[in-house]
Amino acid sequence: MTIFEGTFTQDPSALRFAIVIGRFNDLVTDKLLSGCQDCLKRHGVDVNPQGTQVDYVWVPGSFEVPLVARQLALSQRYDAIICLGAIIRGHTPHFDYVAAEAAKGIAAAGFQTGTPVVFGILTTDTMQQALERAGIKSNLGWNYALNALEMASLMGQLQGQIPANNSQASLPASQLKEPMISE
Ligand code: INI
Repeated sequence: MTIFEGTFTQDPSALRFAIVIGRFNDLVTDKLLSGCQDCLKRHGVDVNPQGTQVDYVWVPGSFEVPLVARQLALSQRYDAIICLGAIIRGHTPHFDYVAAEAAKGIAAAGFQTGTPVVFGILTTDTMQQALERAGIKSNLGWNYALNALEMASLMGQLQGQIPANNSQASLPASQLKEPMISE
């Protein structure tokens, strides 16, 4: 049997990403993007927009993100797509409509195309909560980029492009350190 698990150590120069960013609440989404770029850069990815590894697409708001993410994923040019947005609850039901469509649409973009599409849309009650997650306390943009790196690696393994990250994979089951339970 084989255990598949994404790594962060594969050749970063071989990877291609697209980042889709909602301009709505750009005080927050700008910071998520910075966190995302910082993580990719520190994993060896060239994040320069003039380079060949990362494309950036700005859209009006989170509602438009799935359409563009799906279009990019359909091109099969990317190992993963990262969607960034910030949906902040107001005094009307608008939040719920935008958040539901963004979540459903981003999931559908991944399912329909086979390309990992990372859900990096913050949904918070207040601007303060959003900013805390975009750099004041931690920056979830960093985590979204990590998710993209991991999923790019995992999908590469599942498609047979890169070897499975499994030092025990070739051992007979009886010699595995932790016997696998199959039921
Ligand atoms: N878009 C967001 O990304 N965040 C929000 O908080 C938000 N609110 O609250 O309205 C928002 N609305 C715009 C929406 O995403 C679309 O751009 C707009 O409805 C046009 O289709």
